[in-house]
Amino acid sequence: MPSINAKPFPFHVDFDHIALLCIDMQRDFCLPGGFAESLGNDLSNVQACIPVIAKLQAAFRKAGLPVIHTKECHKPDLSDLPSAKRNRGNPKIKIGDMGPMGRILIDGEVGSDFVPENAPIEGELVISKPGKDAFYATELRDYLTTRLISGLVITGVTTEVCVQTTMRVANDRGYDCVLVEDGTDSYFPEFKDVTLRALTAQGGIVGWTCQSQALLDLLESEYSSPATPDFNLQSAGMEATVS
Ligand code: TIU
Repeated sequence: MPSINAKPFPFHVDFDHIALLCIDMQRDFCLPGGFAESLGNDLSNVQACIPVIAKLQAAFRKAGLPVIHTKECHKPDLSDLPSAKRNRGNPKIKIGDMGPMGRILIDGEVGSDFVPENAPIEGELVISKPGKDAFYATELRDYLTTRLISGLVITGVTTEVCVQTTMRVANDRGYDCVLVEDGTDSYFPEFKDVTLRALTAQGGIVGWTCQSQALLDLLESEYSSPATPDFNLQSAGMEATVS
């Protein structure tokens, strides 16, 4: 099985059982006028990962491997929104209020949709999740089980909130997770740094981290080389004879 350079040690990439998980690449978290800005965050810190994730998505699609997208959002009637979450941080505009990109963090609104660069294509699983953990109150577990997926390449925002939460929960459910270092960002660069270190400490207590290029290089070498015949008559000394 091929492996890539990763921390704290090489990550084995089992292409038959792996998926790319893109967490919450939504306008509400990355663009002005959304939820993150209403909480007072510096959005410029979460935009570097967008083109990196786009490249990984393209490479997974070319290889025919699953790409899964999550979005953190709530039902329009707010029935899945705990009041503690709505009031937390005393934001200028709260979840469910009208903002420049529609109602903040509400499923179906422009703001809760994906940034165009990382948007899903037809056939890809899109999970609307009410919490930080992508497994909580979602169909993710069933999807992964049905498709025998045991390894997750994780990307998205923010590193220490939804990304870290999901990776920890996935690890407890038995998935081998590698978080792409340049494919994730935080509003707080120091939080990103310490999260990457915490996840991989103690011999990979939660999983691995890697650079996107390591994965891209492996995907390129595995999926763009010309197909080799399964069986070569000549080299096997069984040249066909014409009678
Ligand atoms: N605020 C923050 O850093 N993150 C979130 O609220 N959600 C996600 O991380 N997606």
